[in-house]
Amino acid sequence: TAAANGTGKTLYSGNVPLTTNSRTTGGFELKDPTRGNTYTLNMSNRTSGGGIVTDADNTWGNNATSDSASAAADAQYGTAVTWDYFKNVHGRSGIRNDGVGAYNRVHYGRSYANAFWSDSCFCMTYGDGDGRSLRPLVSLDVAGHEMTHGVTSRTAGLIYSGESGGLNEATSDIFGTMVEFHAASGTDVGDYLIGEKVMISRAYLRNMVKPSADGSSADCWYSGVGNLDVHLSSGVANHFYFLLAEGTQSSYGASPTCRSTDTRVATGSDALNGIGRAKAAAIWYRALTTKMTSNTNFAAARRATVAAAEELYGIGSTESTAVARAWTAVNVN
Ligand code: ASN
Ligand code: ZN
Ligand code: CA
Repeated sequence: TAAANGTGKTLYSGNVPLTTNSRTTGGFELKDPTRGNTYTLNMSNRTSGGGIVTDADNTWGNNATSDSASAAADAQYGTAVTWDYFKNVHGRSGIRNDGVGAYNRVHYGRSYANAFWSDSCFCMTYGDGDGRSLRPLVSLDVAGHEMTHGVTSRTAGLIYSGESGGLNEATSDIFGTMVEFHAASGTDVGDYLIGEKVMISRAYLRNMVKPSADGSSADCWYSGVGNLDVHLSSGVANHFYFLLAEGTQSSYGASPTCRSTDTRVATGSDALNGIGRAKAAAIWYRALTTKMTSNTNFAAARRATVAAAEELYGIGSTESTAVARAWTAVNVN
């Protein structure tokens, strides 16, 4: 293999650099020898088979769906940024931490309005959306979300139902968002919304600032929150994470705590100051990979993250105190 510098003309990130493979037989393939040989297959609207995406001049796509290579460029870029995020920030070499890249399948099925991670193929699959409410699901936050399911599966193994399922989903929203913030190139700037680039009929899929703003997600823990769909109970931990990283009031918005009334932002002694994204992510990653297990619930996640913060920053540190306060702010005691 021979790494080459290409350009992706993506749907959601503008034009970005892509490391590709120069084939001995001529031309290029969408495969990155510098990131565990992660590559992208075009499924051509089928659900099995597929072929690696190739190109003659190493410029991929045209920033529009009229060229099938555009979504492929987004997916390959998403894989690269996710790889770099876990490697450079957390020292994790690939989803299994074994240096091997996962692969992508794009243009899966017809009008397929979802994306998913699969442990069995060790691969990512992206649909093109239905064209009415959803565009192709290849944005950075969705890519980071889905690949993080692979990391969770290989570490804490959080069971995908009940409160552990909400924590599993929140872990994917948290690191999907951190991946979006980590992108060094392109036009998809970081925010605390999930799926804002792919939605047509709504503004976003989920909102970490105030999860209930979507009409269904939980902002606060209550007995029975674990009976919600895992994409809605995740709101409790997404809300916790936002308060920990950014506080009750930031440039990303106002995040009401559950201790005051749920409609106004906490003031005075209820107000929280964020510790920043880097520390919040380090705490969540350490908790996920060294403390949480398959049955961890919200109360246990509080203990896990407080312990992780104490190990990283010290007992009684500003950071460990902020973790405890942010959980209390979402009713997890
Ligand atoms: N896109 C969904 C998710 O990652 C699909 C799934 O695997 N549940 O939550
Ligand atoms: Zn998910
Ligand atoms: Ca986003």
